[in-house]
Amino acid sequence: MSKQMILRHSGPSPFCRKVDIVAKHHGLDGLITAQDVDMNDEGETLRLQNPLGKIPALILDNGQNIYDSQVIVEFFDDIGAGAAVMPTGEGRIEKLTQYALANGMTEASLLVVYEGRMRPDDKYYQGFVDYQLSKIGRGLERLASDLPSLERLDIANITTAVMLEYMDLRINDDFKNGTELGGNKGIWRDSHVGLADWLSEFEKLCPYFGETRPY
Ligand SMILES: N[C@@H](CCC(=O)N[C@@H](CS)C(=O)NCC(=O)O)C(=O)O
Repeated sequence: MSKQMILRHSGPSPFCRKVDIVAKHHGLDGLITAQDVDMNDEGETLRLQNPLGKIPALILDNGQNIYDSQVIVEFFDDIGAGAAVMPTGEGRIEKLTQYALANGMTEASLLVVYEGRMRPDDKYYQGFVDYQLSKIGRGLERLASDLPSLERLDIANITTAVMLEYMDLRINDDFKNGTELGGNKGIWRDSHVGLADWLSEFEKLCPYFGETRPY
């Protein structure tokens, strides 16, 4: 398998970054051309490639479209040279549960961002934002007592690390405005100092983490 692929993409997207890391881990990044999407363009071909209009979406040279991020990761595990990042064997369900938590926290973060980005100012609903932030808060508590193992690269530690840095980018002191500046620190950093140590250890395990940082 040495066919070229197109990845519909956007730099800051946490779901795209997860896929980018797995592509590099499997030595597949040379086969992939990243094509940025323009979500504001009504004619954006992404909507034909993925009817849900979401990224990442992977376009194979036979025209097959693959989404969402987990399915792309599973595909890369199938064709890639590295060890699979989706767990198997002992501890599989625990790892998948940790992955589900990090993924859900990413989705809650995204909903906070969209509330600021997609609703007119006078319709911004703080109650909805607080509801999502409460999921993130409980998730951080759980994470602090059940951190994904860093024995080897897997979907649980990748998704957790990407989620924490996505929160630096978006769930910070200025989240209502959806800030994009690299210097921002997620609100999690003050309340969960231990997670920052875990993140530094993850970066030692995963050289692609720094390479895929969107700022
Ligand atoms: N479950 C999907 C989520 C992907 C997702 O929500 N991507 C965001 C960007 S980070 C998106 O495309 N949002 C546009 C939309 O929701 O219309 C996956 O894992 O791929």
